Amino acid sequence: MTAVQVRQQASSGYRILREADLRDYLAGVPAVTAGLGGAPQSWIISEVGDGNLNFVFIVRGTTGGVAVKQALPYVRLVGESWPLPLSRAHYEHLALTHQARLAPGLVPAVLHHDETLALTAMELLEPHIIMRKGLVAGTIYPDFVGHVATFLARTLFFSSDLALPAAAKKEGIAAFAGNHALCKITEDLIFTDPYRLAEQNRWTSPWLDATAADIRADLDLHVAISRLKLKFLSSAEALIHGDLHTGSIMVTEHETKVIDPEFAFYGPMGFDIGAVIANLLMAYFASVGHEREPGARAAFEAWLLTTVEQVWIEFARKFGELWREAAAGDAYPTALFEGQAGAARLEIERQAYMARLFQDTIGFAAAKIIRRILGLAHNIDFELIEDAKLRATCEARSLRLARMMMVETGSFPTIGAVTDAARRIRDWQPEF
Ligand code: SR1
Ligand code: MG
Repeated sequence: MTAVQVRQQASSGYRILREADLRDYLAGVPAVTAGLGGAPQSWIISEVGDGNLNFVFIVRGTTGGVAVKQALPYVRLVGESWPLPLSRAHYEHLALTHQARLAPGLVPAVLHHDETLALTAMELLEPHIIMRKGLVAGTIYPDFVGHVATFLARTLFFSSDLALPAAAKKEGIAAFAGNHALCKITEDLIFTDPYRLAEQNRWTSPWLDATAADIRADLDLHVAISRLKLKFLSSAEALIHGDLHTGSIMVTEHETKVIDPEFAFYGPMGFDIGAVIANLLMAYFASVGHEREPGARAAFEAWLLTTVEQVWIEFARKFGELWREAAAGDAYPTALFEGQAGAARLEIERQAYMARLFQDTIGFAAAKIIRRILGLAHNIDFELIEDAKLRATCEARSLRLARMMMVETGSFPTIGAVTDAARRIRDWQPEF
């Protein structure tokens, strides 16, 4: 940060809260003290953030706990050399409250928000864990599909032109338009950098050196990722979470909570659905790297692929149901689809719409996979595989599927075609 930025920040009242300041601060917030219980001096505070951007504290009192998230004026993963607006906390709060209305029970409850400090206090999710950690451990989440499909269908449908009158939709777009710095991270880290020599890129070297070079020279892939980037830049279809990977989902066996919507803006729906599918596929390809003995995780891996299929199938079913029952938007005016013939034609169009959305989903899923293997921010599914050659094998398989999904998207007419290809590629041995 420059000296000017530091001064600007100080004059705005923002300061980074460390443990002692946070204790004093929270002691003055009734919505928080009520849930904690006991005297502030007795609260136990620990910083637990393992994400790329912010501080996250857990505060425990005598009767309960809260989670407190504070945005830093820079990217935590990189440091002060990469400034990032504090306003992301504003957009995260806006998105969280919006999602809480649209998908009740599927996001954490907000207890308190402070615009100046870029800080939000939320219900402490216990005994939930970050889903990605559970997947690395090989845990099956039987209720996940229903929850995530509901979250996706409801948040996307109800913020789209299928549900909203044009004026309300445009106001929604305007409310999130200022979150462009976070969008720019995605535009660079997902849609550009993995396909060029970027300073911050990394991959499992030397095994993936040739694959990374191939991807940097693959013009068919460059066209495909550029089309996806254009869609991300220009398609304000719905309010999307914007970073819906398995590190943004907390789970227990029977509960699912979507967290961290700081990348939220009006963008293409397929970006969110694709993020979920991509991260399940990466968990699938990484699984062999975490097995104690060959085949020990077979049931878990089968569950992962069924889950990939069901996420799309259930999402499409729920979204279609909402469209049939709750359409109140300006798209597809009722006056144009009257009578039996109109209803039948609209139903055909719904199928065509879902087919297009599926193609977007597959393309964005591929982009999400490639960025996690060749770009700046990696994920523990692969990173925790200690044997680097085995890790590279898992990553190479993921990249192989991702390239097919992005360049030959049309050859995946159904989600079953994606999981079939994943099954075949799981046994492919790359030549290193
Ligand atoms: C510099 S931020 C890197 C990544 O972390 C977030 O979770 C987003 O996925 C972002 O792309
Ligand atoms: Mg995050």
